Amino acid sequence: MSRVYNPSDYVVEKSRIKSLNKYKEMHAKSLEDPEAFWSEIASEFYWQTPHQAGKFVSYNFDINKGNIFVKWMEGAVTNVCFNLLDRNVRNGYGDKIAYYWEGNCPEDYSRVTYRKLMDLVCQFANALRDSGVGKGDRVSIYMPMILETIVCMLACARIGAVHSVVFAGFSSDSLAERMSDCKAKVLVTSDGAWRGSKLLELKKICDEALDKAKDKYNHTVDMCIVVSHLARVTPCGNLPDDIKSLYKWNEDRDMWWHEMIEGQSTICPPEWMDAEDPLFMLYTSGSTGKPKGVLHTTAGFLLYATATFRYVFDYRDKDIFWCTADVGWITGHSYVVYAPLANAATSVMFEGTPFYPDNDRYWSLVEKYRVTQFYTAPTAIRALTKFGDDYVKKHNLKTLRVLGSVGEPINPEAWLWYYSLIGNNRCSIVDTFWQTETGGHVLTSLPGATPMKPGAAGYPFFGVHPILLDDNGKEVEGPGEGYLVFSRPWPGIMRTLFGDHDRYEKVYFSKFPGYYCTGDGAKRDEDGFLWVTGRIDDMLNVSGHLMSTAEVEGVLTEDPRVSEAAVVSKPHPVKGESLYCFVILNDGAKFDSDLVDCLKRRVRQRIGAFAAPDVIQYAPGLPKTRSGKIMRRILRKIALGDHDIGDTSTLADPSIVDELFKNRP
Ligand code: 6R9
Repeated sequence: MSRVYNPSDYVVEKSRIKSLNKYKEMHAKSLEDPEAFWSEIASEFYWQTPHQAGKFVSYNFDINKGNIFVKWMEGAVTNVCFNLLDRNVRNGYGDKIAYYWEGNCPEDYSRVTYRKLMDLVCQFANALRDSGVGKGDRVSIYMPMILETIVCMLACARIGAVHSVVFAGFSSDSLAERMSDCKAKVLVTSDGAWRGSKLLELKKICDEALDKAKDKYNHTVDMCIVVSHLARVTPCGNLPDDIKSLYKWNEDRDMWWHEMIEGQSTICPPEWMDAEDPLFMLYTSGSTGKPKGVLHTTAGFLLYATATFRYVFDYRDKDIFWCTADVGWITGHSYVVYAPLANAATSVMFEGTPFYPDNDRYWSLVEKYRVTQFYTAPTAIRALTKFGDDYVKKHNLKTLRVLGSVGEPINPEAWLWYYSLIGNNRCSIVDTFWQTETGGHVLTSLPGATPMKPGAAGYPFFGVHPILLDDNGKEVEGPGEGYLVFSRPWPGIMRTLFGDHDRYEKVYFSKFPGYYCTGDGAKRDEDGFLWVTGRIDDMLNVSGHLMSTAEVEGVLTEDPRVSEAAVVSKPHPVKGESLYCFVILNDGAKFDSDLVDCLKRRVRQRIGAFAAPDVIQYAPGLPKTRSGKIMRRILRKIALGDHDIGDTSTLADPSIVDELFKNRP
C-alpha cells in the first residue's frame, strides 16, 4: 500500500478545482451530459457555422454493429489556426508572448508574440497556397525544435492541409516510408541543427529519404522547403566553412523558406473546415510492421487539447508553461503547439538536450523563464537523478507549481525525487497516461483536486470512462487488474488510421467488441486510483501470478545503486514465465554477486517469492526508441540468447544490442 500525497495548500489555493468531491461531481456530470460539459469549452471558440442540433456526439464502438466511427459537433465549421491566433489577438493577447524559444546553445534565444506568430503563419500559409498546397494535401515535416516548425504546422491548419510531422531523429528509411504512405506533396525541413555538440544533418537525410521514396515506393514529393537554421545559431561543434557542402541542392525541387515568404502578405484568409475534417496525422509504431498513421480531426481535438491543458496543468494567465517533448511526438503536438495556444498561454520551446552544456540545463531554464508548469518524461527524470542533487539545488525552482510526467509508468523512486527535490514537497505531480491515439490525457491526477500516489496515473479526465476487462471480456468491478479499455469516446480520440480504416477497426476495436482497447493493462486499487501497469505484452505471468514489468522495475530501482531497470519475461519450464532483469547502475556502483543477491531479495520481499528474478544482468544501456521507450521485444531475444532480433532501425543506439548479448551471464 503506497502512501497518499494530498495536494499542498500552496497548490490548492491557486487551483480551479479544490477537492476530490468537486472533481468527482464534475466528472460525473461530464459523463451524464457530455454536450453540456463540452459546449461550454466550445463556446469560447469561433464557429463560422454552429453544429447541427442533436448532433453533438455520435459514435459506434461495436464492430458487430457496423463500421466504427466517432463524430463530434457534426456540421460545425471553423478553423483551428484562426482560433489559436486571430481569436487571441482580437481578445487582446496580441502582445502576449506565445513562445520563449531557447536554442541548443544558451546564447541563442528569442521570443515571439501572438501577433507576430499570426503574421509569420499567414505569410508561410500564403507561400504554401501559392505553391499549390490546399485543403486535404499532406505536408511532411522533418524539423528540429525551432519556431518555424510551429509556424509550419499552423500554416497547414490554416489552409486545411494535413501535417504529418516525423520526428527528426528517424532515419531516412523511416522518413521515406512515412512520406510515401501518406503521399506527401511537400516536405519541410532545415539545413541542420545541433543537439548538444552533435550536428544533425537534416537536409542530407531528407535528400536520401526523397530518393528512397521514389526508388522504393515510387512516390515523388514535389517540393522540399528548407529553413536556413545553422548559419543563425552558435556552432556547438565542428561545422564546415561552407554549410552548403553538407547537402545537395536540387533546383527543381528545393526552396529556401526565407525566399518563399519574402513579400508574402500577413493576411491569409483561413480555409473553413468541417468539424470532422482532418487536422493532422502522426505516425506511431505498430506492434507489427508498418507504422500507423493516426488521424485527428478539427473540432474534437481542439476541445480536448484545450480542456486537458487547462485542468491538468491548471494553467493561469501569467503562468509560464514548459513541455520538454519534441514536436515530433504527440506530446509535442498537443502540449507544445495546440493546447497552449488554444489557452492563450506563454510556453517555452527548447531546442537542446538536458545535458548540454551541462547536466543542469533543464533547471537553469526553469529558473531563467520562471516556469510554473514543467512537463517531461520519466526517462529524462531518471537520467537526471544520476548526476546528484547539487545540479538542482543551485537553481531557484520556486516558481514551479505543477510537475507533469508522460510516456511510461514512472517508478516510485523517480516520482519521489521529482516530488521532493524538484517540487520542493509542495508541487502537484500529474502522471498523465495517454497515447498518440487518445489525442490528450485520459488518466491523470488533477492539481489541487485529487490526491496522488507515486506511480499511479490516478483518475479519469472529464468525459473519460475507463473500464478494466478480464481475459474473457468481463468488466472487473472495484479493485482488480485487467485490460484498460473505453466504451465511449471523448472528443480527442483518433478517428481512423490514415488510408486504412480496416486496420483501425482490427487493431483497436476487435479484441473486445464495444470497446476501444488501449493495449495497456491497468489496476484499480482500494482507493480507486488507477495504475497503468504497462503494455499488455509487458505483462508477466509467473506461476499464475500476473505482474507487470513496471512493478518489478520499480522495486529494482529502489536500490540506490540502480539507476534504471528493465524486466522481461523468459519462458520457464515449470513457472511458465520467469523474470529476466537488466539493470543500469549509478556512477560508482559495482556490479557483483552481492548486488545480485540483494536485488533478488528485495523483489522477493517487496512483491513476493513468486516474483524473485531468475537472472539479473548488468546493462551499460538499454535498447530504446528515439522517444525513449524501451524495446522489450529485443530484450526478450537477448534473454533467450536468440540473435534473430529483426528490425532495429527505430533504435536510438543499435550498438547497445551487441553489448548486451556479450554481457549475458
Ligand atoms: C503520450 C504518449 C503511448 C503508450 C501508452 C503507454 C505508455 C504513456 C504513460 C504510459 C504509464 C503513463 N504511457 N504515458 N504508461 N503511465 N503516464 O506517450 O503517447 O507515444 O503513443 O505512447 O505509452 O503504454 O500506451 P505514445
